[in-house]
Amino acid sequence: MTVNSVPSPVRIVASDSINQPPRTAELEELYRGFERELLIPLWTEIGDLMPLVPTPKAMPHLWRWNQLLQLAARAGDLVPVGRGGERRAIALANPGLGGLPYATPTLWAAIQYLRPGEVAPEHRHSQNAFRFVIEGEGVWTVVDGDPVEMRRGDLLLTPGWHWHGHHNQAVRPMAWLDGLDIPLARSIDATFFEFGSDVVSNNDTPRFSRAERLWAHPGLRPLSEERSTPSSPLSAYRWEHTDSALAAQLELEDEGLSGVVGPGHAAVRFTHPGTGEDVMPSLRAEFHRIRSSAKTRKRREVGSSVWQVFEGEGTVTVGEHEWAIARGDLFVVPSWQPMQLRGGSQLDMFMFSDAPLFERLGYDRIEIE
Ligand code: GTQ
Ligand code: FE2
Repeated sequence: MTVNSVPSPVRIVASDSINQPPRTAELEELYRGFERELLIPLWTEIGDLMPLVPTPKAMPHLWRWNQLLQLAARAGDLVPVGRGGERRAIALANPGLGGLPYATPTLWAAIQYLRPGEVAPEHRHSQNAFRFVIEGEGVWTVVDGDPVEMRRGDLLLTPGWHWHGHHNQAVRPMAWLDGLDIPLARSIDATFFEFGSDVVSNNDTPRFSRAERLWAHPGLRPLSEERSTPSSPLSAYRWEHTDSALAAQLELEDEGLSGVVGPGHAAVRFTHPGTGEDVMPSLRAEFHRIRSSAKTRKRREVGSSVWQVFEGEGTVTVGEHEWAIARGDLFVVPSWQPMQLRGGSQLDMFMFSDAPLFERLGYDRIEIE
C-alpha cells in the first residue's frame, strides 16, 4: 500500500549555520523521513516564518495617473463591458507579489472605466468594495436598488453581499478608483459570488440616494433603522462634507486652536454613522490635507495602504523610495514601511488601508518619529 504516491512537495534543507544540528547522515535520514510524512520542523524555518519585524513581499510602488487613464481609455475602445468580465477594471499589480493583481497582500486597487451609455451588470460578492472618484461625474452605482450618484471627491460604498451595478448617464466616459478586499477574501477562502440582473435601471438618477437621505445628517440616527450592520449603511460620503471638515481643521490652526493631527496636516476618517467605526470591517478610508510646504510626521504601521493624490502636488517617501506626486497618482505603502508626505502646493490625499483587520486581531502597531 502506498500512502504517499505523489512526490512530496516538502523539501527540508540542512544547513551549517549556528543553532542547527550537525549535518550527519542520520540527520539527512531524519529529514527525508519528514519529507515522506509531510512534516516540517520549526528549527529550519523559523527565520522566514517568524521574522523579528514584518518583512513584506509587497514593495513600495507608484503608478502615474496619466498612464493609467490612457491605458484605461484604450481598454474602453477595445474591450466591451458586460456579463462574464463584469467590469472594465484594471488592477494595480504590486511588483513584489509575483504577478498577482494585488496592490498589497490584502488590498485590490483598480481603475474602472465606463463609457457613456454603458452598463456594468448587477452582481454581488462577499468582498467589500468602495469607489473613490477623482474626476468626472454622471455614473450612478445602484446598490441594492438604491441609485447613488458618483461625483468628484465622493466615496461610495458597496459592502459585501450587496447587489450593485453601474451605469453611465453622462456624455463623457468616467474613470474612478475601486478598492476591495479581494486578496484577503481569496487567501482565506471566503469568496462567494452571485450574478444579478443584466440590466441596471437607468431611469432613476436622483441627486441623493435613499441611504444619504436617511443617514447623512451629522449626529442623527434614523430610528427606523434599528438593526446595526457591520458595514456603514451610508453609501455615499460627499466631497463637500470632506472638504469643509478639512478646511475647518486648518482654520482652527490659523486661529491658534487645536484640531489638526500635526502642523499643517488636517485629516479625517470616513466612519460608520451608527458606530463611529471604520466604514467596512476590512477597509479603512481617510482623507488627508497637507498645507503647502508642510510635512506629515514620518510614521510606520502594521498593515498596508494605498494612497491617491486627489489634488495638488508634493513629495512622498516610502521606505527607501522618494517620488514627486501629482493629481491622480497612486502609491502603495507596504506593512511597516515608514511613510512621509510633503506638500508642494496644498496636497489633498485619499487613502485606504486594511487597518481595521489588524486592530481587531490585536496585531496593530504604530511608530511615529
Ligand atoms: O465594480 O463591482 O475593481 O466586482 C473589482 C471587482 C470592481 C465592481 C472591481 C468588482 C468591481
Ligand atoms: Fe462588484
